[in-house]
Amino acid sequence: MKNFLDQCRDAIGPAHVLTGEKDTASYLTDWRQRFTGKALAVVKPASTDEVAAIVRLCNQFQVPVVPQGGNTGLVLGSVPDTSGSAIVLSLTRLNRIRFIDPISNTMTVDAGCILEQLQNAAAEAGRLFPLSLAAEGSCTIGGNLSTNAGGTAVLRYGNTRELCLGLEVVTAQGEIWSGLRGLRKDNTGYDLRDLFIGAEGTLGIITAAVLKLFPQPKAQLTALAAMRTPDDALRLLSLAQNHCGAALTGFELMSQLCLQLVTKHFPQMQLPFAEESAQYVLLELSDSESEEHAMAMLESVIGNALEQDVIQDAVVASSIAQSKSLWNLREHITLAQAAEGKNVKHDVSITISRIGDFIRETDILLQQNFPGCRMVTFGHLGDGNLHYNVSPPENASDEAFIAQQDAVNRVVHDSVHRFGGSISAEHGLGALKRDEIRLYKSDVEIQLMQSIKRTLDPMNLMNPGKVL
Ligand code: FAD
Ligand code: 2HG
Ligand code: ZN
Repeated sequence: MKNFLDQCRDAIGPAHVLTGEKDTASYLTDWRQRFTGKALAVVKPASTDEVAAIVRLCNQFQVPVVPQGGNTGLVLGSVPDTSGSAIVLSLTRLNRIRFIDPISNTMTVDAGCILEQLQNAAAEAGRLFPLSLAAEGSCTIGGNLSTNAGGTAVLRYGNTRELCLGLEVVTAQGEIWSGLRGLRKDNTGYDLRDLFIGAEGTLGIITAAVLKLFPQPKAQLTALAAMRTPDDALRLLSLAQNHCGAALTGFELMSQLCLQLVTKHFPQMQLPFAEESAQYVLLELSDSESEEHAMAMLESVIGNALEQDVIQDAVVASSIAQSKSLWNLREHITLAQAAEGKNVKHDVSITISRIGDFIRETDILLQQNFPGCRMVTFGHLGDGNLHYNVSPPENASDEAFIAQQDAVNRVVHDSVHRFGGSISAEHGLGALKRDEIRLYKSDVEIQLMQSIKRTLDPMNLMNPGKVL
């Protein structure tokens, strides 16, 4: 009988089963370059049928499968362990937009489509696909669905789960479940779609999806405001929501250090203010009436905020280029923090009204335990999601600080737990937070998740070692 890899070659063509060191390297290391695994091969099918054929072979030979999209995930979900027993199943050749239905406002797409490709296709059809994140040039919609990605427009449009009306999935046994009906109402039993969304590839492989489209806004305005504290940022959020309602589509908090790192490592980017402030908020308004209407709303928010001493300064972008440069400041924080050195990331969510208290209390605890550590705090304040990242003290060794990662996590995650929050708001658990989550979820919750996993994937072949 032919061996496993030969049968994979027969199923999808030898050129798409990669085994050479050079060919496979980029698939085996995570985006942050913190971990490199090993794989039997990187297998790149081009259709749902080919994915199903490969998964059936994996069943026959009991080979674990690590699904991978753009490999931009931040929790070690998309790379294999070091055993070399698994294949990486890359979905990037499944990259067709199957169908756009402008009347139903839906788009049916292959899982390997790059997010930016989908945003552009929707725009060409006169519609908006609102999912937006800094990795949009390389992450795939299959990865976005599998992590239930958030990003910068959750405040208005929800996270990826809320943007999805149907899925096509290759099950752990290699069968194809076609749930691409795209209905907005369908109460016919357990919601399988929602089970696969956010499962990080541990229950099956998403091969296609029906996504929601929205009307394109008539006007989009971006502003950057400067304030003293996160509590002031929350006051600005209330003002903006009162004045703008659903037109407020983005509300991103960034501390002074975040933007200092961006301008240090990307000197072509500059802050538009003469004086520095402790905190900044990037606001985005999307209006269905007109530019004038949007501007009137924004000016009234800013005017009120200045009058009430909630903010000290603000700029409104007067061109698309200016808006882009404000967004660039925000979207380069991850890259700037990486350029500064290694760091410990936290992707937490807290009840919005308690975020100021959380930051104040946890900052004190961290300084007591790790004197001089630098807080790179930013995130999607409008939906309560903070990237509460910790960099080593200036001039301290990265390695020595990273050796204390577990202790840093304990301080932060215990604090999140005391505040009733979540230790993974939008990035998922992967292998990075798999053990950590057991400290904070009840036995009942873990056991329910384990029984779902055992039922759908009894041989534990789907991304083993991730999530659970
Ligand atoms: P991958 O990294 O390839 O995979 C992620 C997980 O999904 C893995 O567990 C993998 O096994 C699984 N998977 C992938 N494809 C499939 C599939 N078709 N079927 C089943 N399982 C699959 N995330 C946010 O939520 N919000 C942000 O604002 C954000 N900003 C980011 C900014 C930067 C600079 C970077 C590097 C990352 C950012 N991320 C953000 C994290 C990351 O981009 C998202 O998690 C994204 O959704 C991952 O997509 P991907 O295609 O790269 O998936
Ligand atoms: C973002 O919001 C991403 O930019 C990345 O979720 C967060 O770098 C991070 O910690
Ligand atoms: Zn984020």
